[in-house]
Amino acid sequence: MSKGKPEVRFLHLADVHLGASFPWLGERGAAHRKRLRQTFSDVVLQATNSGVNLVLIAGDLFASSHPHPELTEFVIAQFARLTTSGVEIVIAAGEADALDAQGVYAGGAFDGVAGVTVLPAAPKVGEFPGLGVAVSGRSVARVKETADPFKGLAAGRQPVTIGLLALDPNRAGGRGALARAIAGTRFAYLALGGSHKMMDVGTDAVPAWFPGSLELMVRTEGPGAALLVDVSAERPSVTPLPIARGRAHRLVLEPAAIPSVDALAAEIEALADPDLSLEVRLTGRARPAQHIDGAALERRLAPRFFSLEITDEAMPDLALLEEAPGRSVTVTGKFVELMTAQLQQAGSEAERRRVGAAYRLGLWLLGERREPA
Ligand SMILES: [Mn+2]
Repeated sequence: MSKGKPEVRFLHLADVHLGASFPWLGERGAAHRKRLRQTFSDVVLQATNSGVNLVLIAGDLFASSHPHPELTEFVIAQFARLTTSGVEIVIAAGEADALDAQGVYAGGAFDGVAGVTVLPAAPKVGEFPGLGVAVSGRSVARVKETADPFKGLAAGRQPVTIGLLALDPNRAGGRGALARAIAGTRFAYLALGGSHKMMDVGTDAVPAWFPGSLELMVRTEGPGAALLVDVSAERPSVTPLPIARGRAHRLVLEPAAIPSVDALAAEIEALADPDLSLEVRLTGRARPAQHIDGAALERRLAPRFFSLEITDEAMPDLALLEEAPGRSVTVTGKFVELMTAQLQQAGSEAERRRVGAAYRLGLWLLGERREPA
């Protein structure tokens, strides 16, 4: 408070993507959509409990410019829990929910909703004299953008101005150019959106963050967080609130090292967690007749997880074959001879895997080295 800055505490969110389809989750996509709504509602509760004056949403609140009206109503009801206690909400549209003539924002879904401001495509300063804060930002629009997303963003008349907008961190001309552009804004804080990974991109002069997505967007990246920001101090303090329910994990195993399907099941089951999306990837070497019915295992263990996917791309270890190709007139010997030739002729990695899987299954079915189920 040394320079008489107001005590402003706000929540910075971005990339919520309400209503997204999550194709990587298959039939569990709908459950994840529901979970995301619950998490959004948790954020609203967090905002209330943390005593924030302001909630800033830096793009992609919705997964599209045209969310289902029922979803919009849900969001308005959630916002009402905040605005009735005097919290102001400022929304910038992002790439996914960009301003569109018939879209949710330009179509007027939030018009006249007390305490909620949606930024236009042109730079605008929203003044909140009661808080001593101005929010300077813009929305992404469907029509082509200007090259410099910061262009025209002015300071407000309040002691503190916070910048609010979504941008593509990879398209901003590299990290160096982005850092220079951020430093040039002179804002007290820059609330950014457009990265699904949480990133601190601040400079010495201007703190700037991407909160990342609120819940898992893809399997390979963890979710971000809601950022609790205090601007009362000399330099704003930023506290990430880990609020996502969903987690993703990949387990990579080599079948040759797994004694039995039951042992594999036990290893997977040890990770059981109703919020975990687990991917089990079997790769490397397998015993020649080692067949693992991944689909059956998935069905059996899926109820212990949020989602479970087992892929098996392990190749039969031919060095372990007891019958050398071409040395035998048994059915198995002939099969080994044919499949070894097929494997050598396989043109692509995908074909090699297909032949490898058929090789293992064939030997298993021929029963000469039947594995314990
Ligand atoms: Mn996004």
